[in-house]
Amino acid sequence: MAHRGPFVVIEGLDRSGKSTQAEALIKRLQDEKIPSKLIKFPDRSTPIGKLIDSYLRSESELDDHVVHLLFSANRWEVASSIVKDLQAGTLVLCDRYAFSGIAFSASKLKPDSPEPPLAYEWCRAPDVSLPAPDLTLFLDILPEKAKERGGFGEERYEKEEVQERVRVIFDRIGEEVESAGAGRWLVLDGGLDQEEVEKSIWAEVKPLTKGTTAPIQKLWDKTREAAMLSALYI
Ligand code: DGP
Repeated sequence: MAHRGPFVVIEGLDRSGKSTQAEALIKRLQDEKIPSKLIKFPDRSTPIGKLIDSYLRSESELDDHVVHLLFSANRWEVASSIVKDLQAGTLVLCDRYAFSGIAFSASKLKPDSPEPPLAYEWCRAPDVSLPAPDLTLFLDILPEKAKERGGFGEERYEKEEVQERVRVIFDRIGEEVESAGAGRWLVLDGGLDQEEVEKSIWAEVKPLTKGTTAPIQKLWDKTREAAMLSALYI
């Protein structure tokens, strides 16, 4: 059976070091001559991404449902090209993915209501059937530590109490991904030195670089009975 490229995602709170680590990893892969591609979500360069960018910078206001669907659409814009790249043997690395979609939207609160405006299941629905990652590396960091890092607080969600809630939802997502037994969710300490985190990431990614014959799966298809990653991507 033909080998395909592996699909790797890096997730984490704001200022957890994701983008730095994603860039270091892609450089390492390219130095090692492993066909690879980095995709960053949200991709702020597309027409949909420009609406998201303006919202994140608080230059515009959008209904919570609308912005959630825009983030998802921003991933669907490139879903078929991710599949094509994987099938061509390219390792695809995403800096954030659908997991951020759930964690940031489901963490929202309204001052006048005890109920979150967007339910967890509602937040997951638009991303059902996206290509599923083989490995998700979650860079864990305490919000109070993230806050001390440069640039924190510039954008809409960069507030310590928001990040606390986001972290709790990421925990739930990780447990569900792991218990479904398809695709790995690995928690790494994002509070360590940059070089140490780089080493741990490389130790996990290197074995994947020879490719895989496993079919590309669909994210959260047939969610009943906790079967999060079930259908084949064919
Ligand atoms: P970044 O460019 O990685 O700093 O991400 C920008 C911000 O957008 C960050 O606070 C996390 C948030 N974010 C990323 N993806 C999503 C998503 O799909 N939905 C929502 N609501 N927020 C997201």
